[in-house]
Amino acid sequence: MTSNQALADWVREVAALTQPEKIHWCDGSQAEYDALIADMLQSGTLIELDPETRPRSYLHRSDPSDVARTEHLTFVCTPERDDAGPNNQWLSPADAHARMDALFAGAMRGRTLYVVPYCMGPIDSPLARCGVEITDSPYVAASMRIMTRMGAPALRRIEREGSFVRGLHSLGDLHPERRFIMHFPHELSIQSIGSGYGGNALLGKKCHALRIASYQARQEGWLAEHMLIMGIEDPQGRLHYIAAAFPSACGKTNMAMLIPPQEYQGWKVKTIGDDIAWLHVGEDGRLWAINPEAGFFGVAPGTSRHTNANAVDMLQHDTIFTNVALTEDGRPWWEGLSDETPAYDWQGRPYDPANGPAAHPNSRFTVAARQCASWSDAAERPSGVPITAIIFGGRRASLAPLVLEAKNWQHGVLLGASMASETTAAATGQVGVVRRDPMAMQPFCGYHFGDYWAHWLATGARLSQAPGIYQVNWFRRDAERRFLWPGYGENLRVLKWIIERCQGSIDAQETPVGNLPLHGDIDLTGLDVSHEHMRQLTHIEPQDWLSEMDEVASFLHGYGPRVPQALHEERERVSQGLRQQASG
Ligand code: GTP
Ligand code: SPV
Ligand code: MN
Repeated sequence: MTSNQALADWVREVAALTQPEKIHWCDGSQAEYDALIADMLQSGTLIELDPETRPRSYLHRSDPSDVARTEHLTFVCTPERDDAGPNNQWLSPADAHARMDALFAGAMRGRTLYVVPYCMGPIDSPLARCGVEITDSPYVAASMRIMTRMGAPALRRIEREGSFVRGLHSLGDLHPERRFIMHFPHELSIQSIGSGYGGNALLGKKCHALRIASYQARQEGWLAEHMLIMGIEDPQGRLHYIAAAFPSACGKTNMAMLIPPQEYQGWKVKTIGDDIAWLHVGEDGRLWAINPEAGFFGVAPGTSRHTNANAVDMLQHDTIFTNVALTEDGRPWWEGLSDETPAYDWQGRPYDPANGPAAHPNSRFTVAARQCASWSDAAERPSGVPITAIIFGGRRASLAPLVLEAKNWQHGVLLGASMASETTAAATGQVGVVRRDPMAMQPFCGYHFGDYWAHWLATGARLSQAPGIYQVNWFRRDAERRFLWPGYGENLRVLKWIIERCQGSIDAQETPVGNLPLHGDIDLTGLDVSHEHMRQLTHIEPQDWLSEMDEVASFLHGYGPRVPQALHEERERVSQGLRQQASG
């Protein structure tokens, strides 16, 4: 099936261990996709949606215990424990392999083993990387065709290049006690069993393009980040590319395909990516980004014509929905979409509000990126796009202002490293508790955070035209828990300020924690945001920030001697400035 001997041998070994009934090598063709869908309709893995209004679209209901990433079952298995860092769970490679071999033994009996070659990034880009996922889930094989460049061209590239990331996946018995997601970055391999959920099972995504890739990127001098990439064209026709890291379910997809508000005629937004960016230092000293993915695996709840019309439009056909609710006439439904009442909830029960939300809070859509009206040709460019600004954002009801500018790259790395955000339904566990999520990479960095921050600092030193670094927060709330800022399309007003700062065309107010917009520089024309709310959104309270910086200090110290001294010094400078301000 392939001229790559290592790949052929690996498939044979895996088949001997897992005992599948059949082996299918995926070519990525439409006919193959159609056959996968037909099989899943027959087995009940997929339900067909109303073909009149939602052509070629399907609903998948997962096992109710398997609806989100499971960070407590995710491990980075480096030979040295300390290389994985306190940010990861660790097992020795030998222990992890022994445990996984036992779980994979016979796991594919009676099932088809799919060999899924894929390419992360434009197929002819030198920055792209390939992998092969072996899976016994047709849902995973079909989703990989939407989310990556999957099939024959990827296999040809693997045969040309030789090396590829090996991902082994089985649904196993879906029991949470026999669910593990193991990474062996030094072997360029991943093993995942017991879950069919996106981030646990579509191994090209978080496992390869973030955990394994971040480890490779550090060795090779680039960055693999949990970031959207977007282009913003101003009325003068100038194009500005922005990369933004927000934690899971904190607004990347929405920002990547933002629709400018009415007052912003002449502004255009182009989508390059909504979840992952691979960033390289160019020969010109700028930072260049590619999106390794080819599709969106996006959060359904909250998506509506009012908040994200581009998404609603792209979801009208050729989409796989997971764990959404259904209307009586077979259309997908979720909280926030409309004021209709659905007929069935995400588990297929007649809808009863007493059972909780109709759609699972982490219900998702899987759709090809080219279906999005704002999708940009630049996403296919082998060289990527040059980045003007990097944005870090979180979901914080208090403290963090609407927008803040880093004083320089090193201060920007501190802003990223000290990010905190309320947890969301994208991972199992409690929702709404503030936790540190440096660079939105807490669940995804495949090595020690101390080394990672050092790598960020070293990367900045290689950039002669480094992007500006910013922090945003769309999620500040008032005493009644209402959002202070309207968000969504209106966020362009903040992005405009960021672009103007990068161009050097406006001033800002300097504070110890960073630079804030001057009064009136965030345009509020046509918006219903009171003067008092705007003051709260752009105000730094020195006492509160002093406590925050104390927490940041102990957080950084928790990572031990690998944390770069420069980061501690930068934090101390901020604290000192705040102390002066508080006493003056
Ligand atoms: P992952 O796919 O998990 O990495 O998430 P993401 O960062 O792409 O998040 P997404 O854009 O899907 O948004 C998650 C949730 O936040 C959705 O329910 C959105 O409706 C909501 N959201 C996004 N942007 C905003 C905003 O500007 N303001 C408010 N209030 N909510 C937002
Ligand atoms: C996230 O949780 O950040 C996601 C969804 O983008 S998953 O691919 O499942 O990780
Ligand atoms: Mn994500």
